[in-house]
Amino acid sequence: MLTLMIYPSAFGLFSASPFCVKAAYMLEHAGQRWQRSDMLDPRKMPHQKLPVLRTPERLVPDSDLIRDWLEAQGANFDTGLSDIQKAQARTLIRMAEEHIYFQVVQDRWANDEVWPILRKTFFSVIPALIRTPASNSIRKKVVQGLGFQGVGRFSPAERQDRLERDLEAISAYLWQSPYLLGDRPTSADMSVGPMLAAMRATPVETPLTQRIKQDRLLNDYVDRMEQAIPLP
Ligand SMILES: N[C@@H](CCC(=O)N[C@@H](CS)C(=O)NCC(=O)O)C(=O)O
Repeated sequence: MLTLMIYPSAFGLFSASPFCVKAAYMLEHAGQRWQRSDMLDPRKMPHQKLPVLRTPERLVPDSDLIRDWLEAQGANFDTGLSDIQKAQARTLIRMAEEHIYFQVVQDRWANDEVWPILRKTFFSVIPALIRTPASNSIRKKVVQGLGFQGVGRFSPAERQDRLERDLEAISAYLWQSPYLLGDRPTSADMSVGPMLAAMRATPVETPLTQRIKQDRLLNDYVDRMEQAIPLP
């Protein structure tokens, strides 16, 4: 059986990581038999990130490579989409994973109110004696990474404005149909849905959590997506 190595469930989500939820959606949608294996420390994984899929032959890191692997087994996440719609799916996925994701990371990791909850959630396996310095050092690296990526260099108002434009683009699709590209979930939903769910689930009220919760279109979409592909 396939094993999906992922971060544990947290904040009411199947996994704290939207990429892990995406991979789980893809496995379910592909009709594969699989089990989850939770871990908090990805350092021994090929990319030192999760998710990773253990197949009979090898470890497949990265949700997009997991998608490729599943497609090589015959899965089709974009059934019925035209070439233009497939291109739109690809751009929506990139927007979610390469921009919105970092907004979520900023909201979780750079917020002093969220930090005690994150520390408790993600670092409980570190021995108590070194937990504070070790977790502080990881937090520092994550926040430095946000500066390197660029999201961390904007003011909160500028960040919110950039995010708003992405959410407006997503909403423009959702005014047309229940899922981004039609009446059923496709690859774009399997990436955008978990990203917005993660944004909504940050365990402290922030402008980002409220932005999703108070927007009926987006909030209902997150719920709809969670119901469309129930995860074990
Ligand atoms: N491109 C990767 C991104 C995965 C990713 O960023 N995973 C994060 C959790 S959301 C991670 O494992 N981070 C650990 C680290 O960077 O040390 C994918 O699509 O799977």
